[in-house]
Amino acid sequence: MQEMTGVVPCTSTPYSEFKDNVDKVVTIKGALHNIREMSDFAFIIVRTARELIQCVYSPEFSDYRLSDDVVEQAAAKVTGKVVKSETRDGSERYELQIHNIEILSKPAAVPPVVISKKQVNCDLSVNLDFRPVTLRNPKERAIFKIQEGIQRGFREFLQGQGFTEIHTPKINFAGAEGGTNVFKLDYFGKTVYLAQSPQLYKQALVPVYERVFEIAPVFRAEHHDTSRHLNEYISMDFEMGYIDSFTDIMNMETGALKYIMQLLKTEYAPEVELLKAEIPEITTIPCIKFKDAKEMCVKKLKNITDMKDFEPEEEAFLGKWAKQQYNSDFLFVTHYLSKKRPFYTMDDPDDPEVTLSFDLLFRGIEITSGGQRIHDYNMQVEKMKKLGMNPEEFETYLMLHKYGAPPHGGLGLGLERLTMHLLGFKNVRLAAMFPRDINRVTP
Ligand code: AMO
Repeated sequence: MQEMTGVVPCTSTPYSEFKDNVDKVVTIKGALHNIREMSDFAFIIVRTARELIQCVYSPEFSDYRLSDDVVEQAAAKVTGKVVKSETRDGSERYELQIHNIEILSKPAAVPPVVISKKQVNCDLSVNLDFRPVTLRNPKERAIFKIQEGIQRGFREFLQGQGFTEIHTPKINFAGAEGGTNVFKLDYFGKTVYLAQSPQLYKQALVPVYERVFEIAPVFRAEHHDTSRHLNEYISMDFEMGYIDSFTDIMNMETGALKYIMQLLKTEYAPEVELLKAEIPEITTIPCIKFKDAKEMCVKKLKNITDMKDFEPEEEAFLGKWAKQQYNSDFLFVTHYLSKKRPFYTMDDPDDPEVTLSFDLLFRGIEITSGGQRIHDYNMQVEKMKKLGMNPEEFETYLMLHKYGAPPHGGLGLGLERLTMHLLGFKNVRLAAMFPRDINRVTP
């Protein structure tokens, strides 16, 4: 009888172990990423999960002869002797002198886009059309390895701070963020909405677990084609109870970002290097009130007409200002106007025109919104009425307030936005594996 042991041994030698295996025969498994055939020898680059390994074919090394099945993108098992060589700049590297190639699977067609060069040289739309293929390019896949690092850092840091990971429903009875960018869905004859954020549920879980976080997709029916909006993105949210001030949330985010950046520098160094990512140094993050930031923008920039919110050029200006003034890539802007923040936001008791809320700008673009929430039942019901909402429609949300909630607050951080600015991309689609926008639902 066959029995499962729970162990799946790795049968491919990782490149990191080559230095301990010089002159020994090892086996690697991977895709034949790039094949350069010369008259009597060939370079074959094998793409493993995270590495590119140079292998050299020559009749001198063994009796094995290249077959017609040895084509780019074939999945293969390559056996050979590890030898030490040097790169052009004199640093040491290791390659494999091929003894045998076993083809495990042969592609049916040549890829529609060249993926074996340093980068995918095609238009963004072509890159996205052929995403299952273009993601195989080392630079493209490195973007999402970095993204994994960001999520991992967020998770690890928050778990270390006593947060519980949660998953909230994505099919909801109401839009959490208001506005028109909510997707409606027919749910057995009833109208329901795709979650714009986990807001209503993460708050409900504060009296349960005190500190919670979620990393999950959210949906926004963005009607415009912009370089910074997606219709589905990954929201990294947390919510925490028993706060003394909304600045506790900002402090926690500062800690999370420091942790994430450090993790990227250490555990994701190969991808950081490949993408030439400039990982920001964070010591402290400066804060400015919305009113003061607005005054500065009005003084320095022309044609500012919207006094209630920022235009993208104002955010860009503030980003530069934070860099010059504080040498910081990040800037917290606080106390946004009450009119411009969602119904759950706590107004400032000292000035009800403004809220105990903030945005975080990274290199001049908003990546986070957050703040303190209303925890008092009557206050929340009053605010809903003032905004023309029907509290009865939010009965299940209001159970939080009705049955007792501590002072609390939280934030939502857009994963693709953070990745985009970390890697210096002009378009957020490059930071989404399979982006969804007004014109795209495939692949
Ligand atoms: P907000 O709506 O400001 O706040 O969103 C939080 C963060 O999510 C990102 N983001 C987007 N990213 C890509 N495409 C979009 N269409 C898009 N819309 C938003 C941004 C933004 O800063 N519930 C609150 C958060 C909270 O207070 O906890 C919320 O969702 O990076």
